[in-house]
Amino acid sequence: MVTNRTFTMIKPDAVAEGNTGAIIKMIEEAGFRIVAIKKVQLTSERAGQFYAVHRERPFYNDLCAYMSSGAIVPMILEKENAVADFRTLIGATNPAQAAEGTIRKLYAKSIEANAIHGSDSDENAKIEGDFFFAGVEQY
Ligand code: RTP
Ligand code: MG
Repeated sequence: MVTNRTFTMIKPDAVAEGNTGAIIKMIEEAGFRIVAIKKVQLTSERAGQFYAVHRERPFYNDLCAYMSSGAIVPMILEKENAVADFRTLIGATNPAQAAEGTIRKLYAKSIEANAIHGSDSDENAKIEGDFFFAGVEQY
């Protein structure tokens, strides 16, 4: 079986509400193996580096403030077809449009405070995983 990796973070709203365990359970039950995991809080500057691709978007400053407002749980995950299957598991960016049974449908509060991140390509999964984890932290 060919496996590949994606990167995710459980966002501050979901961590603060005590949904970390329930979300990790959904991820494991969907067949993802946790390669790396920790709990950290970003500074606004570091959140800005992570989301630099959105620098010109109107929601960028709010996003940096929100993503640095509390602890997050970043993870590297492994599975066959990991990037696309994980995007399916989390659902649409806006929870009002997220499919039934997806993590965002269940746990997101708004289009911004939407519970969880998922990489959008294999290339970005590698960049984002390396942003948080050294090679020796990945098992
Ligand atoms: P993510 O990168 O976090 O997995 O989310 P995504 O691909 O579904 O959405 P993206 O377009 O990459 O946006 C990144 C994050 O910015 C916040 N956002 N706020 N206020 C707004 O209109 C708005 N739009 C996006 C969300 O937290 C989104 O996940
Ligand atoms: Mg995105």
